[in-house]
Amino acid sequence: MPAPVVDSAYRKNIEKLRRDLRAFIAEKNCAPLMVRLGWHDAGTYDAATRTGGANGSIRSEREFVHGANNGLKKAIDWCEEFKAKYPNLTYADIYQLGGVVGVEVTGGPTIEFIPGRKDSVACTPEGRLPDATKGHQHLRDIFHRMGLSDQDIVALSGAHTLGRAHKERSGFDGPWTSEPLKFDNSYFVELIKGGSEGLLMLATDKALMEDPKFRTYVEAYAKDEELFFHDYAISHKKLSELGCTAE
Ligand code: HEM
Ligand code: ASC
Repeated sequence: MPAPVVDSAYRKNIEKLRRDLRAFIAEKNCAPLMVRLGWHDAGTYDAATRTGGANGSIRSEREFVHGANNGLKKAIDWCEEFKAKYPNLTYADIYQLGGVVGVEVTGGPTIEFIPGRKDSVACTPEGRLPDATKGHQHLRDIFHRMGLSDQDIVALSGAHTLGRAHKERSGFDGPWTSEPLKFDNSYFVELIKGGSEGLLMLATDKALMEDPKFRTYVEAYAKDEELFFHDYAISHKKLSELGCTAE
């Protein structure tokens, strides 16, 4: 599909959608699911073959049925309403703006959003998103494949300050922090504490404590929320643009 023409009408609808998303997310308390949707659309990127990325392809059934995407159909369906209201906007932009607004309205940093993502229905092979039962080498394999760095891995993992795992979706259960609708640095504070009663820690979360390089970032973000917000905004922008830079 061709790149959308980002003219003043396009930008105007982006700003309208931004306001609609703020209201919708506040009303539904669905910031975590919207953030996860943007991440799972983008996180299929493979820098070597320039396939996958933030291209709206998660809306196609072949892709949303991948095990890693369990539970996201609900958010994909919500976004159909926005697509119907603003048909000139691409799905890819709608999903990424949903993630950006989800972080913002829960108290997180402002993430720069540049519209103009192309849509695709090309489905990537299953297995490009991380497996929560694995360790630091797997995290590096997956995120470096996207072209993201060790620092991006740790900063972006901080998105688990939001939301929870659901038994019927991933098999895991529970939130990572005691206030799962608040975006703050508590995910890192919990990692340093070594966990609390009732809170979840996946193998991939623990891996951030076990690997010395990852751990340096965890310690810094647990101590300094402003630093986390600053770095998170940069990493999330990169994530939201995977596969979307001009050729
Ligand atoms: C939820 C794994 C990275 C955002 C989840 C769940 C798993 C998971 C298993 C639970 C899904 C469910 O049962 O509902 C992982 C692994 C990662 C990773 C292994 C590797 C580092 C990320 C990143 C982001 C993110 C990079 C965003 C930038 C979220 C959010 C939720 C979530 C917001 C909560 C969804 C909800 O409450 O419905 N993740 N994730 N995750 N993930 Fe991740
Ligand atoms: C989420 C999530 C859901 C919805 C629901 C509100 O973040 O995981 O299932 O929002 O809580 O409709």
